[in-house]
Amino acid sequence: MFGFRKKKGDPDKPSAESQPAASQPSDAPSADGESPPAAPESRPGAAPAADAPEQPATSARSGLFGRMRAGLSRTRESFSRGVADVLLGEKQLDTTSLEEVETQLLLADVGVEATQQIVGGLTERLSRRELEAGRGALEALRAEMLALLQPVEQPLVIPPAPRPFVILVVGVNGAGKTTTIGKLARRYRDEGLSVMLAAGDTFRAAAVEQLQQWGERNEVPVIAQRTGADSAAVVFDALQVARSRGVDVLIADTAGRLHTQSNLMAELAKVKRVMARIDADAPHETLLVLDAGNGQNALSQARQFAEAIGVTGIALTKLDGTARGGIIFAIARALGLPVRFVGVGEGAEDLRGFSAEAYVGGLLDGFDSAA
Ligand SMILES: Nc1nc2c(ncn2[C@@H]2O[C@H](COP(=O)(O)OP(=O)(O)OP(=O)(O)O)[C@@H](O)[C@H]2O)c(=O)[nH]1
Ligand SMILES: [Mg+2]
Repeated sequence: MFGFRKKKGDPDKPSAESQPAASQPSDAPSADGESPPAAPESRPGAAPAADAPEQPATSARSGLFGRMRAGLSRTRESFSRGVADVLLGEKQLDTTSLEEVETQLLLADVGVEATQQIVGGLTERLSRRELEAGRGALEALRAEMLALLQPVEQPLVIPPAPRPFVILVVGVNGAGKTTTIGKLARRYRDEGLSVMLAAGDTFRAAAVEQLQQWGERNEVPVIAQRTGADSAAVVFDALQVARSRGVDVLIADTAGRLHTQSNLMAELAKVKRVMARIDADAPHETLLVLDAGNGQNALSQARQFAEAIGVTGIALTKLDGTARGGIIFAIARALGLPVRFVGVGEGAEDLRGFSAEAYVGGLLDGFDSAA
């Protein structure tokens, strides 16, 4: 379960006096909240075709899948006790077998709609006499699962313009926002992009320190103000600094908030409005971080964040610590939002670009031998 922090103050106008950045002094004019919006820049393609898993599937298939397999091991175990026993069993498959599959999918947090779609597809195959117990049935299940996930496999590609490309990271308490930002900073820096972080979680000192640690580790500057400062002012200031320095990617952290707390959701809306004064299209990505372990609750979080502030991509974290990795199917089916990244551990390298094939492979590969 997750504990949500208590209410913060209502959003107000961004502070007219930017505090000097804690780790990286601002060399840009302070946020006056009245700066004229910059000329609109071309809107980046939000989601190019889903054709870019992390590495070419042919050469790195086993490595990539191996990593996902390790990350999804707990979810896979709960599958193997159920689905594989049915599909790989000796007996002929019938509607009762598919009902058992249905139960197993529901238990794995796949959700009602996505389960119906998967089982519906299997039932059609059964009625066409195309479903026999064994490997073929498992491959049919793989095909149904891929059909659900492939549409949401939309990598986040940083286009050549605008600069900075701004990623606003949001989510409930403890979802993995700051950690995901640290991992992203490493990823983009390794790709040769200049990165800056904005410590928009001003609620507690530890949040700023945590971000600064990731900044130091990855040698990327962090723009921060004192604890309790206005989050929108920090982000505004950071965007100005990033712009003046020609930074490629600015990633803004925010405090965790309960998706049902309208005042805190309004605060996020304000962060977005304030950014838009500098760049009408910023943030170019609003990345919602969801803890897979929250199961169906992650789905309602996604719905409400999407409604309140708009979400352009999802990072699903902590898959390594949960058996509820099936939630991705529910999210894909119910929301259709691009899934950008999956988190399979706490390390900097444990953020993977989402690949439907790798994900489903992580759940199903090796099942026949394991069963
Ligand atoms: N095992 C595992 N742990 C993770 C992953 N992502 C984040 N964590 C851990 O989850 C905990 C919370 O992560 P944070 O990044 O601080 O979460 P947050 O959303 O920034 O939290 P608040 O700022 O309090 O709202 C930390 O202990 C992280 O190390 C992941 O993919 N796998
Ligand atoms: Mg945080």
